[in-house]
Amino acid sequence: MTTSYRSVPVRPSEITPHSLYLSRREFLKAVGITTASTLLAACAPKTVGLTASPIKKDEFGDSANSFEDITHYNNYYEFSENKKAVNQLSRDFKGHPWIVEVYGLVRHPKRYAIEDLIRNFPQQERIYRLRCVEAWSMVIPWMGFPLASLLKEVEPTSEAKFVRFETLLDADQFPHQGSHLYPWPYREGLRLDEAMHDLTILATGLYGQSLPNADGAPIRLVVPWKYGFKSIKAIVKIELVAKQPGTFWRTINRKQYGFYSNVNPDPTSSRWSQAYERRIGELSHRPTLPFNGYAEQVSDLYKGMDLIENY
Ligand SMILES: Nc1nc2c(c(=O)[nH]1)N[C@H]1C(S)=C(S)[C@@H](COP(=O)(O)O)O[C@H]1N2
Ligand SMILES: [Mo]
Repeated sequence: MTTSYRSVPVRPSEITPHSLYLSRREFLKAVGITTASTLLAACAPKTVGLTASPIKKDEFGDSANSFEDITHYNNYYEFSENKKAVNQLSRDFKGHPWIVEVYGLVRHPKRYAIEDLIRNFPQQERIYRLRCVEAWSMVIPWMGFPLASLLKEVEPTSEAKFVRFETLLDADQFPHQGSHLYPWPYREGLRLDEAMHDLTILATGLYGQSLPNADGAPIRLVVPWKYGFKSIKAIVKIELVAKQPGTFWRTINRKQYGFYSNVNPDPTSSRWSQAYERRIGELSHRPTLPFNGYAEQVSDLYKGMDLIENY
């Protein structure tokens, strides 16, 4: 199987001088920039013009959306159902201190402080497209690390077949969690082999900065071949389980939201047509690709499965 996804080390010019949780030196170390010369170069003052970074592109040649777009058009129901209101409403969210608990069917259950997750797992840049069921998409330059590296550390037992994720439950921080119309906390799940796939990451930043609140600070899942709602934000719990876990959206509407939710342009796979999408920032529509364009890397996971039945 080829792995043609983009996994590029971050250039010093792309790192803004602030990471919320690590000093600049620690952050550079975390992203693997360790030699004296690159450290020196990284500390040199920016020369306007010379270091203006080129527009980032994904492996398909599509340009990344702007930081402004990525942080001002967000599905984040804990704050609001209005995508344009989330940025303002999430401004005071406290993503620090933050603990992620990894437990269940594992040999070494562990509670990780967010700064240790950033420091101890090498952070990489992954430029992925995100496709929402609402038929819009974006290209986002994430910073993060494969979920697999975390799971390998806690060692799932042979009974573990699925991974269950949970968002923070805190109505003081999340105004819309006061609404009893929703089954809070937000929950999601993956089959263990999907969770272990190298494309699946825990994102801790984007555009070389720590993760903006609107995008799920301090840590969120990103599964690029699935609809955006699978990529759960502000994670506090990761549990290894034997049975397919329930999810937030399936609790609300079981027919509409499948457990797998792989991006699929086939109109029979959903109540709404998923054939086309609008890239935020563009006017025209483009065809949606099977597995959001990542079929070559992930279709093996579903060999022999009926993807209409298992939507
Ligand atoms: N906790 C939580 N996670 C969530 C959501 C949410 O409402 N709450 N919305 C999902 C949906 S529908 C999408 S499309 C993506 C949007 O991610 P973005 O705002 O970083 O683009 O987040 C997903 N993760
Ligand atoms: Mo979405």
